[in-house]
Amino acid sequence: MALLNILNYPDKRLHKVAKPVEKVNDRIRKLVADMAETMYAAPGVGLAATQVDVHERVIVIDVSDTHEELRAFINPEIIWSSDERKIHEEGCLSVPGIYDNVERAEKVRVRALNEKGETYELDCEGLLAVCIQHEMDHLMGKVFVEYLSPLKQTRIKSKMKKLAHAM
Ligand code: GNR
Ligand code: NI
Repeated sequence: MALLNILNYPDKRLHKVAKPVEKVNDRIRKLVADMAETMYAAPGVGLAATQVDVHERVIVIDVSDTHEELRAFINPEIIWSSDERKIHEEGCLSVPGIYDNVERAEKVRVRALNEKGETYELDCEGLLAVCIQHEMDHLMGKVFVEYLSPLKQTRIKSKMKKLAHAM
């Protein structure tokens, strides 16, 4: 296993659109394992391959307190979203120290492949529903701050650039 480097906003590679995985093979299983290790070390509850500069449709999520509910979502699709929306405070490992409210569907049903290449479906609500929508945005090249006002986005960019220079 290996820890992967997480890209920081505003890095233009965070805006690349991920391609579908053609075959779930050992390379993808190693990516899933390395992404899980990186997510737990951060620590975070989810990670999209885009954030580690791999532009393929792979996500890992574990919203449990005990690290017992690791799930891989390969080629995920949202096949149903509730009309009910909910506002939740979000953060992102690619935008450290920034937390703000985002409105999303309260519940979603996701279809994806697991590490064995088997199709499964999962009904998501609560933090899991927030997280899967946040991660699927990453695969489309979208970071949660893009839902915020232009003024906030400008401030966040300037704060992140200052932080990067201080390193
Ligand atoms: O660790 C994370 N926590 C979180 C909290 C609220 C909403 C979304 C998230 S995802 C984030 C990890 C991350 O940046 N994934 O892309
Ligand atoms: Ni994120």
